[in-house]
Amino acid sequence: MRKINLIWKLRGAMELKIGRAIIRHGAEDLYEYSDVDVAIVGAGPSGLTAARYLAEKGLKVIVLERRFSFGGGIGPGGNMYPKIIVQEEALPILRDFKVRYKPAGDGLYAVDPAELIAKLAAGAIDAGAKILLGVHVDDVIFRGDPPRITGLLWIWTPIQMSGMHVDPLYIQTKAVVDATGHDAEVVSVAARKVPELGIQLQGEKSAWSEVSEKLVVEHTGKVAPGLYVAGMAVAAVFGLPRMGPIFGGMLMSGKKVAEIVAKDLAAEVHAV
Ligand code: 48H
Repeated sequence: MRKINLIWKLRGAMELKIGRAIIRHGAEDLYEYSDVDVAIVGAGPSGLTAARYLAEKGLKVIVLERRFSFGGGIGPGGNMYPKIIVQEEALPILRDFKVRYKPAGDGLYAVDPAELIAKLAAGAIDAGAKILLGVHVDDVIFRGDPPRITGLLWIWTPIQMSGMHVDPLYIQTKAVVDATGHDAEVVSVAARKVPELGIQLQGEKSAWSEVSEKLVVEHTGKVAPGLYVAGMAVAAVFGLPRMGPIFGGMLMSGKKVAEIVAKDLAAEVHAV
């Protein structure tokens, strides 16, 4: 009898409350962000920058990141030396995010990678963007004629890594930004699975820093109705040279894609 009383007393223990709070609030977030204005895939420099400028315009933004951390390629700096280099043109973006920089000569500036990661993420979150970690985006949804992107499919990264087949969940969105870096994973899936889009991935070319930085920013933008590309993924899609460890182009590309997406979505609202 005393044993049974003890078990009854333990019901409602702290562990139960913690577990339930996680399940309720986690599920609430997933529910809330299953329908958004913009889904950005990848929480690297271009994705986080885009998230901040889009959220600042009042759009509902989710960033889907497959790792349990953000920053993408920023953390390793240049071959793991703890510095990120940006050029003069990107300084206004660093100032927007309150990231400190030191002149490094020749119009280049050195930034601390940890500070850059923390402040880009804080800037995106403070502007209202939601960053969801540990999710792998593995498919796209296109509807209509001509086809237009209407959603993404995602799965928890550990499940994806396990190799077990588990069906993914959907996010409905008006626009998707592929900010997945070198492999342009979202555009690549769209090109393969929706051939009507006529997307041909050209593949990244070998390094030429100043040319690449300019071209990546120039080519940043729409690749199909509702589907946009930013950052290093731009080089993979359009066959541009890589730039090596300089990050100004990534920030400028993120800001540019935000401006293009916001303008396109605003034009669509007016057209309805
Ligand atoms: C969810 C995904 C998926 C997926 C990938 O690589 P990133 O830092 O990307 P960018 O383009 O913002 O910055 C590129 C820069 O870091 C770089 O590599 C440079 C400048 N290289 C120059 C050179 O010459 O080498 O971040 C992409 C993020 C990562 O965090 C991935 O984990 C994530 O996207 N990601 N998330 N679902 N399918 N694929």
